[in-house]
Amino acid sequence: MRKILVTGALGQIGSELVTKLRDNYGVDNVIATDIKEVKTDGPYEIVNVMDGDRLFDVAKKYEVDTVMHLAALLSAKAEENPKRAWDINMGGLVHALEVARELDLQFFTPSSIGSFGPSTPKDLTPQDTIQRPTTMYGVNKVAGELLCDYYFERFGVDTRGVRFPGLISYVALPGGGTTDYAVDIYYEAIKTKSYTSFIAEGTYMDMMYMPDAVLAIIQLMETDASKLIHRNAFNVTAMSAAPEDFAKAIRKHIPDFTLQYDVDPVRQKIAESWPNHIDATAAKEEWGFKAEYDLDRMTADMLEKLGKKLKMI
Ligand code: VAH
Repeated sequence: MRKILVTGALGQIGSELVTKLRDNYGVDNVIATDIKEVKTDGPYEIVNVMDGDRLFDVAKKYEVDTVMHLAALLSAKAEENPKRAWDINMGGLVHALEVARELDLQFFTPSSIGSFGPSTPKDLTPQDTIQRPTTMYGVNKVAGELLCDYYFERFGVDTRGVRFPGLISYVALPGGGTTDYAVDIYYEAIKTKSYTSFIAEGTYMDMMYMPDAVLAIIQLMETDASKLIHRNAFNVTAMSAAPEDFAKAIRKHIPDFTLQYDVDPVRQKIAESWPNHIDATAAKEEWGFKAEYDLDRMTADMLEKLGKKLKMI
């Protein structure tokens, strides 16, 4: 039975991934780690990924066979403090890769559409293409992809990753991303039936509902290695949408929902440097990736679940 250590387990991805992993592999086989003191229903350890020895000790103590390394600063936060972002995003990644190398663990870490830049083809962005990002987050993601491939080629560590689009979830809020508007809009739709977007009308980015993202991680990690041509990291996406598309989908449930704009130049500039829509053919062909939620299905589920969570329905 697989035994998994998750870093950044309290974050937007980690919160849902840990739950799904525990459903799949058993509560005691998933060791959640993060930097905050919390009560959880399964094994939890305080681990700051900047402390490589602590990460090693916890991985050894629980005799894990897999590391899923999620702890990182997202794009907008990284632009606020680029040096700190480099230290955490790259320092943390090297520590996690070293633990995987020393203990012979399978390894997952997400990349992002943020690994692409203004010179990348914006539509049907290929799996293998130009990656010259203009953000610290993007530099971290490209360097991370190369580092993970290096650990595979040089040391034989079974590293795998996906380039996530904007992720939407009702469980945990994102923390300082450019695509966070796509989560905030649902909360405001329930609370006030109105949202002011910090991303401009007509700005298309790839998006995905968190249940699809979590399943993609598990599916990739369970795929026979002989089937993989690529490793770090696969393009995955479920939809390409702009703020007005979310509003249109929301109005099917809340007809008087209004959308207005107050564009944040920093996050708008980041968004405009990313693709409109990436091509996920390699993921589909090499490990059967398939997103189950489109914009309408995601919107219906988000509004239903948030309505209950915010006790507004
Ligand atoms: C961010 N949600 O906005 C993250 C993600 C593709 C976007 O990497 O930084």
